[in-house]
Amino acid sequence: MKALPIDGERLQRQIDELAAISAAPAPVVTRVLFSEADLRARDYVKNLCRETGLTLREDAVGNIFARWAGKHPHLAPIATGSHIDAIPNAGRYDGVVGVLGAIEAMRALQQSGFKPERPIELIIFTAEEPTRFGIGCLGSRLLAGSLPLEKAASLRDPDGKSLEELRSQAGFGGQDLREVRLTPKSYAAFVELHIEQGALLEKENLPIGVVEKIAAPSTLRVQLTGVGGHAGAMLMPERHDALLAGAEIALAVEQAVLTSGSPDTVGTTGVFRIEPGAVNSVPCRAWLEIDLRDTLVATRDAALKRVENSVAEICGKRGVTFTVERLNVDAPAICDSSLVETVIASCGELGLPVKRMVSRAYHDSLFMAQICPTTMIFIPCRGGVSHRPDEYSSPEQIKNGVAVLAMALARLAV
Ligand code: HGY
Ligand code: MN
Ligand code: MN
Repeated sequence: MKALPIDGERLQRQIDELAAISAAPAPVVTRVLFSEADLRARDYVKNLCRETGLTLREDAVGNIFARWAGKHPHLAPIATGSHIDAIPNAGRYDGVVGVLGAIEAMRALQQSGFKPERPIELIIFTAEEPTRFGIGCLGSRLLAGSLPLEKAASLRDPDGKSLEELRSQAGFGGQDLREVRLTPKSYAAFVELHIEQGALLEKENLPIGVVEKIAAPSTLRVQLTGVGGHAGAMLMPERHDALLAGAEIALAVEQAVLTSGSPDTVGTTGVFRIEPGAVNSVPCRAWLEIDLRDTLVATRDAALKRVENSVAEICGKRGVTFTVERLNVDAPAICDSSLVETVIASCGELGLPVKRMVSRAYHDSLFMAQICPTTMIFIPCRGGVSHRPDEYSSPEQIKNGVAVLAMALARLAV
């Protein structure tokens, strides 16, 4: 296939335009599920899909599907996609490269005169990030049927709002959540373009990674109830300080992962809220959300158990009551080896060296792998930095990723 007319400048302009749709001032990107910024971003991307001649539909949880019909529309499509929601204080490339890059890839294929035998469909997944409800990949979990509907109905955000309430406010209430789940064979394959969110490719000065395995994520929510009181009048022996119990638990998370025996175990207490939050009042309540992962399930699960035991021990010692909820404990995903070879062959045709990799971050591919053969294409990001405003991939690195994605889609859609 001759060189595709990928317009890197137009793509960069769109990445910057989308980055400006944020709940926070530039250069910070923040777009939490169904927030005003998320809804505006959805409109922006849907317009780009329309301009590219894609047929749009949205499901009951707000997953967006943009289809290029192909010569035989009844055949199972080749899918690609990622997310446009962003955690607080994020950058502009995480997820966005896989969405805007896929639109650019399809546009370049169209302009080159390529006609796919089977449809090619872009999926923009709802809430890949866990910010709103504490659980990531909400849209792709529901597509894969891996989140029970009663669990989805029980989700509440920090203000106590339910998924039902929020999806109705966003205009999706008229559809039934039971219709989100995809039947197996809905797609022939799924390929997601994403920044690496790690530093391996940059360190080895490689332009492309192809993902063979996606690490196993888990999230715990811990609620602590101590005894509040006056910071001056309440003497130390009388105290059951919820914040201090939480602080010890956060350190126990670090200890549990450092002693796991595997360098791939990582643990983060990314959310730590307290009440009442007055300097002269002993904290009576605390909420922690703990992110714990490993590429191996056994070590991840052992570390998870150690953390749960530490919570009980620390709270027992401090006279603090607690609840621990496992928001998600997911299996890793093994990517499809023949898809991996297709990506490698596409890199070969483009003269781009490629590295087989494990993804330490999770992605919607983790759940698409439960629906159809799946793999991911990684591009380097500067210093491996992600989930920060200084996240960066160069226009050339992005263009390489789009070219490999376009080539792989063309090979698969025949
Ligand atoms: O947390 C993750 O791995 C992804 O960026 N949501
Ligand atoms: Mn992310
Ligand atoms: Mn992402």
